[in-house]
Amino acid sequence: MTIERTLILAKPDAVSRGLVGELIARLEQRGYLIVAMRLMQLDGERARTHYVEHKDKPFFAGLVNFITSGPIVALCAEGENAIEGVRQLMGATDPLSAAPGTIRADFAQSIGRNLVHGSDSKMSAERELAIFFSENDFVSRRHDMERWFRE
Ligand code: IDP
Ligand code: MG
Repeated sequence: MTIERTLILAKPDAVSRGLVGELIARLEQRGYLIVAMRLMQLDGERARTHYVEHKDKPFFAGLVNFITSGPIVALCAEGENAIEGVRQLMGATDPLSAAPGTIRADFAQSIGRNLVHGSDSKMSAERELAIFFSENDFVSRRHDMERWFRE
């Protein structure tokens, strides 16, 4: 069993549409434990650092512009294989290709307004979590993990 931590962002469209609770509910229903959470507005520098892998893409400027346009909620979810599991819950990047029942298929229409970010690998999870949280932002949910999710 691999217990992982992953970064999730409720993007500005999710906050402004009042879907933060829905996103959190889906994470909690799957059994992921929230171990850090923060409401904030990103500045350009932090946004460009977060999305650095896309810096040469044609949509980069628009992406940075959008992610800094309003408040977001950053959270860290913990659970077994949480990185891949959260990506499953989110659905494909383009909501049109996302499977029904996923967050993006159920609540979004376009790739530029797809509500949610989730780390895509162990390496990105580690890198991205460090952009949004410092070590003492994390709480221990070890007892909940043992009681509810691990034998
Ligand atoms: P992901 O969010 O599913 O990991 P990435 O490929 O990492 O998808 O892209 C980051 C974000 O950039 C996407 O969530 C989406 O909002 C935006 N994006 C990706 N590709 C395009 C595109 O072709 N046009 C506009 N926006 C895009
Ligand atoms: Mg990505």
